[in-house]
Amino acid sequence: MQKIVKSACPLNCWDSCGFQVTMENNKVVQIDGDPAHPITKGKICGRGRSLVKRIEAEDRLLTPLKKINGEFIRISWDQALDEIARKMDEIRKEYGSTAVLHSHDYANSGVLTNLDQRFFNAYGGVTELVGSLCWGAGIEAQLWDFGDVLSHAPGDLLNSRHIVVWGRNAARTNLHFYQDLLDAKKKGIKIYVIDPIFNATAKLADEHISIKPGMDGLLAAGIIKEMLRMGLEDRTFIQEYTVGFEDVVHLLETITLDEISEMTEVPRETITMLSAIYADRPVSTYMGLGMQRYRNGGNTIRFLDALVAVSGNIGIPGGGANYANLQVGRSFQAGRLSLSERRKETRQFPIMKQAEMILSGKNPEIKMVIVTCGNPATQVPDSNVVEKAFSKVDTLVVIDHFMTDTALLAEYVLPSAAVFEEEDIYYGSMYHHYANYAPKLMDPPGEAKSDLWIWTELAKRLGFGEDFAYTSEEWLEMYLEPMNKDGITLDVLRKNHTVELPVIKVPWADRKFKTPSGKFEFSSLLADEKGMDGRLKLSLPAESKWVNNSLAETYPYTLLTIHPLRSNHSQHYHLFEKEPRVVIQIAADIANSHGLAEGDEARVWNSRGEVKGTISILPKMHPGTINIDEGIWKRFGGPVNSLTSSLESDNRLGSTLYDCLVAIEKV
Ligand SMILES: Nc1nc2c(c(=O)[nH]1)N[C@H]1C(S)=C(S)[C@@H](COP(=O)(O)OP(=O)(O)OC[C@H]3O[C@@H](n4cnc5c(=O)[nH]c(N)nc54)[C@H](O)[C@@H]3O)O[C@H]1N2
Ligand SMILES: Nc1nc2c(c(=O)[nH]1)N[C@H]1C(S)=C(S)[C@@H](COP(=O)(O)OP(=O)(O)OC[C@H]3O[C@@H](n4cnc5c(=O)[nH]c(N)nc54)[C@H](O)[C@@H]3O)O[C@H]1N2
Ligand code: SF4
Ligand SMILES: [Mo]
Repeated sequence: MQKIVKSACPLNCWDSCGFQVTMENNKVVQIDGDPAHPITKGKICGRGRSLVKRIEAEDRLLTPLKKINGEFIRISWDQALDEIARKMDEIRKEYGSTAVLHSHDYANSGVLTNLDQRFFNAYGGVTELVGSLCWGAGIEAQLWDFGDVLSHAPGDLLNSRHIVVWGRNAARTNLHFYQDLLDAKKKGIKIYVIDPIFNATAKLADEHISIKPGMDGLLAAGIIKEMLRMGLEDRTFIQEYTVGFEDVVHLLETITLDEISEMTEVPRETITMLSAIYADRPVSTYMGLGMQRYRNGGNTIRFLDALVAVSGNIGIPGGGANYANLQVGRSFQAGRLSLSERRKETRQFPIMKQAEMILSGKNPEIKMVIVTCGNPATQVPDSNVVEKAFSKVDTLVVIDHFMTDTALLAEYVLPSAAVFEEEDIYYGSMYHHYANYAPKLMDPPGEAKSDLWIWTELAKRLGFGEDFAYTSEEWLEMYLEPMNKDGITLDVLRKNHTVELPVIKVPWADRKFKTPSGKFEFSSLLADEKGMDGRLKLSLPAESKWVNNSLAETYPYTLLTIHPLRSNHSQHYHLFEKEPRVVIQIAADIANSHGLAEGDEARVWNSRGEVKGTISILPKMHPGTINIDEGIWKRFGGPVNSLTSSLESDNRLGSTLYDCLVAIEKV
């Protein structure tokens, strides 16, 4: 007997899709889009569809495992939990609770899955990761400029005259935004894509502007400079609603347009064209996250914000500096549930430098690492150091669905339940503002248990079981409580499956910014408060000929490691029909200088590591640029992060994953 039920995608993605799931004999047999979902409208991607394969996979972890003499042995949950809890208790007594590191990422956006914070706070506080590999530099940048990170609601781009997609690979990573772009195109709205790669999104654009990686801030500076020369700026907005504009003007006097054109490798005429476009309001700017994963990433997003401000495109329908949307989910009760007041000690490591800090951290040394919702051995930069650090810690506990690169290094591997195997609420703060409900449809396979069950059992053993003595229904009701007044309750969510969350749809229409000055800040006071220079700069990537010429002579090419089409990071590759392999995409000039042809085997390396793979030539890729999609496990030839750097972005909270020089040769 078949039955169709509604659910939601749990993956870390812009789109947060609604699902329609076909069940047969209590098993999920097919996943489609929910046509009734107001934003995702029945369309989903292959990563969502293949969750069927993921949950049913033969290599799914089914029992707790312990590594003894280098071999994983099946153990009981009681043994695993007793031993881990005993070690946690001993560590807390002997070294303090911050000798435990909680290493995590965003792999599952479920509300219940993310109660781990509560567990670690109730334990007394551990060493936590700060910043983000994903979007950290840009989030901090917009906090400096606007005081918050807000995007226009989906669909508002149909009010634009021009849409600039700046470094967002929408056709691959943000399917429903791409659908909106198709609609906009039909309406005759002009679309521009600024990206070093001529990707599927660029194919749809009226114009593709190819740029040297890491140089977008400088391009925005050039556009502003041209606008000022031609008198195209929005004087009223600048005068009434901003501070620090004179700093920008002075800065722009220190560089010529020809220099900007030469360094960005964008023709002068294109910069002039873009300045005319930005003056023809409303213009919406949709930024991606790739372009801020550079040393100068914060400044890059700030310069794009500045361009949107100078051109008067803030606070108007069809405008906006759209990056992420942190207002989504703010009305939930996440704070109180995390029990932060129970934290007695705390210490923070930058997420990109977690490995170095594990190796060098003292007072206390890291004795135990617990990994949830992440695969750091593949996803964190400079992965040779990550492997060394994670192999060195006394006790590594990994909670996951599969034997990932990170799990292989662990002493304890705990099998976790997946979507459909537990009830949860999913939403994202990247794109749309609807929360989706996913019911429990079946039991987890083998002995797998939900993350929340694992925290609950550990809490009991560590003496704070009462903090976890709630049913999933009670947790979700607590989470939703502040929204009950707006008619959003668990019952409503269970019935409707999707609810619209309260958000502002055209941010900053009142021109009241949340910065210290209440204005848009070209020069940031918040930065000054944090001891950093809050003025905009003409800053450049760390691994570039301007900043480190000798490095650029040895390693002449920029390596991008963008998100894969068919996998969410490292999560789907092992499910492919054919074994995944590393593909090295290169620009035509690199192929010519090294005599590389399509299908050749090549080696890409720098001082941190090397990766081998098969050459694919992208004729329209920006000269001097190489791309290897991220996420491939070590056993399939990855991870490409053996090449990337763990340096932090200018504002300390972002990664510099794409700020990476390499050399290449045929093997
Ligand atoms: N298929 C798929 N979709 C995903 C994911 C996935 O793994 N797979 N991951 C999800 C997650 S977690 C995230 S964070 C988002 C990310 O979504 P995106 O921001 O769209 O994707 P990224 O791969 O981070 O960034 C890639 C784009 O940035 C461009 N880029 C790189 N450097 C520069 C630069 O210096 N300047 C400019 N202008 N462009 C540059 C790349 O060429 C590429 O087109 O995607 C989400 N969606
Ligand atoms: N070189 C390079 N590196 C990158 C990036 C890049 O563009 N280039 N992108 C960066 C970005 S944007 C991001 S967001 C990060 C992502 O980094 P990660 O989140 O570490 O990447 P994933 O591959 O999604 O790994 C998530 C792991 O969590 C597991 N998991 C999934 N659901 C659950 C659950 O409910 N519970 C538990 N316990 N585990 C679960 C999955 O099986 C998987 O092994 O990678 C970053 N790393
Ligand atoms: S991965 Fe993203 S686009 Fe694909 S189904 Fe899930 S939420 Fe939708
Ligand atoms: Mo991400």
